[in-house]
Amino acid sequence: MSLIKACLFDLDGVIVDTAKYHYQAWRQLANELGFDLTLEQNEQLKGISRMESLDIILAIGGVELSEEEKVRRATEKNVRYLELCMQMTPEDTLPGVRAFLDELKHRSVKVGLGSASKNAKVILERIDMLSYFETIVDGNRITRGKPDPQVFLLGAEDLNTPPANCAVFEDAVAGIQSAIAAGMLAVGIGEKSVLAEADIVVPGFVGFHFSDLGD
Ligand code: B16
Ligand code: MG
Repeated sequence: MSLIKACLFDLDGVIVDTAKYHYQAWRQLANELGFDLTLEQNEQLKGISRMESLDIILAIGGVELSEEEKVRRATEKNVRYLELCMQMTPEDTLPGVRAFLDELKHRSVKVGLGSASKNAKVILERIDMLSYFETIVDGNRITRGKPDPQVFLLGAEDLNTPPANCAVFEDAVAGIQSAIAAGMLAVGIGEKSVLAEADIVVPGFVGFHFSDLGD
C-alpha cells in the first residue's frame, strides 16, 4: 500500500507547456521597455505570480514604473498570453500526462491542481482536462504565492488528505520549495540540476507510474 493518497499538480510546465507563451508575452513587454529577457532569466519567473514576475522583470531591466502603469502593462501581457494560449488544443497536453492521470483514477488516488495562475481553469478547459481535477487551487484563491506552502496545503485540505500522504508534481524551483514546506513528497518535472531540492526528479510523465513514487 502506498503512502500517497492524493496527487497535486502544478499547471504550467507540468500539465501543459504554457511556459513558452508566458516567456513570449513577457519578452515582448521587456522589448517594449527597451531590454531583452533571456530564457535563463525567465526560469526565475516559473511558479511566480503575475505581479511578482513583473517586478522581477523590471528589476532585470532597471526600469521603474508607477503602480498604475504596472497594472496596465501586466494586463496587456495577460491579454497577449491568453491570445497565444487560445492556439492550444487537447493535443498540447504534455506527453504521458493523461495516461498518468488515468492510472491515478483507476487506483482511486485523489487529484488536485495547485497553480499560481489566475488563468488555470480557462487553460484546463482549453485542453479538455478540467474533469480530471477534484479541486482547483489557483492564483485567484491564494493570498501567498509559491514558495509559500499555502497553495498545496489548501489542495490537501480540499481533498481531505494529510500533507504527508500527498505528492506534488512541479517544474519550478519555487514550487518544489512550496511542496517541501508543506511536508509533501516533491516530484520535480524537468532537470535534476535545476530541481535539486526535489525528492524525485523525472524529465516528464512518459513511462512514469504511480509505483515510481515509492511505498
Ligand atoms: P497568470 P504555475 C504560474 O503557473 C506560472 O509558472 C508563472 O510563470 C506565472 O507567472 C503564474 O502562473 C501566474 O500566471 O499570469 O496566468 O496568473 O506554474 O503555478 O501553474
Ligand atoms: Mg509550473
